[in-house]
Amino acid sequence: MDQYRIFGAELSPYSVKVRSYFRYKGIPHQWIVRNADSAAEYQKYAKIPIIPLVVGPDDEAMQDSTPIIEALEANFLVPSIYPADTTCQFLSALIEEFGDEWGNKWMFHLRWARDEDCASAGGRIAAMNAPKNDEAARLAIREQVMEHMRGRVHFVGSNEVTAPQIEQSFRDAIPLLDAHLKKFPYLFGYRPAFADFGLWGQVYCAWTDPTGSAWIEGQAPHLLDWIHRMLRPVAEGEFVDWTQLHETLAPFISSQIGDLFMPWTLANATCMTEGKDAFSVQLNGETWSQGPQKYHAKSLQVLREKYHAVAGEKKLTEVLAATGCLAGLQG
Ligand SMILES: N[C@@H](CCC(=O)N[C@@H](CS)C(=O)NCC(=O)O)C(=O)O
Repeated sequence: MDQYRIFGAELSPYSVKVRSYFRYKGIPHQWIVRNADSAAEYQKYAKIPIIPLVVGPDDEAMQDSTPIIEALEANFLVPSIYPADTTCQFLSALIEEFGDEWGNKWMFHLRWARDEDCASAGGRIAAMNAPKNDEAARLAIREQVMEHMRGRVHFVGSNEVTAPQIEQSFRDAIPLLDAHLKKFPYLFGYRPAFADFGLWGQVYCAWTDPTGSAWIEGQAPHLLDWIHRMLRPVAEGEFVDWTQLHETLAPFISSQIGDLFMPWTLANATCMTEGKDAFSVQLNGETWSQGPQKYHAKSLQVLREKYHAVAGEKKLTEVLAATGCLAGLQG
């Protein structure tokens, strides 16, 4: 087999993120729906029970979307998803991380918090898992999925206290992204950067669900175009400089990453270090409380390492300070 195999699902933001990357890079691949039919093959390679799972032509298995893309990027150099400008390159990594970690709260919360979204996603999962079943059998699986997932929003920190804050964050982000994507087809100009893939996976999945779709389609035509464009991204030109981006991208970074994601991820990491089973943090003057999320502490560390490699860049430091992201990265 001389192509990669991606075991994934249309409803999995990290899976579609990786598939979009493969499509953009023109890397030969086969998309394999992770269901009962592919279970045995999947089990042969998966070290942990998550998707996507990528199996290379040499039979090497990879999991975790960010390192998967980084590993491929080292072998498939063009077209690069890293802007040459150091400031943009780091900001792209920051937004990629934000998409995976905070954008996932938007997506996961919206998908499983309301009955109509649960029913929609549950129905699609049932159809994916058992495509040959009749309707009654599918509805039974849908019920099981809904039952199982409804109680799980706490996995992304969604609870009675945080749910309105998660929703407000997404509602604020939508017009900010729309204003930026009105000017450029992709977040860093005329070709997709790492940031586009990470953020898009979450936003695309939110848009496939009824509530997210209503919020986006009602008010954000340019964001909607980007959602479609990123399914099969193509380079339309070059990356552009921060001087051209900052007017519309800085407000998004500041409102979502500086004000919310950075203080949240720091509080989460402190909670883990102190071995506590819950934490509270003030976000935009409101109290946010949840149990710790282990994976995020690890990815904050990785993000800091990326920052330390370029910490001497004056322009980057200025942008991070102005958007409220610097202190958390320096830790
Ligand atoms: N950090 C991982 C996250 C992957 C992930 O959470 N995948 C979800 C689906 S979107 C999953 O497989 N969940 C399985 C489960 O929760 O049992 C990545 O970036 O690939």
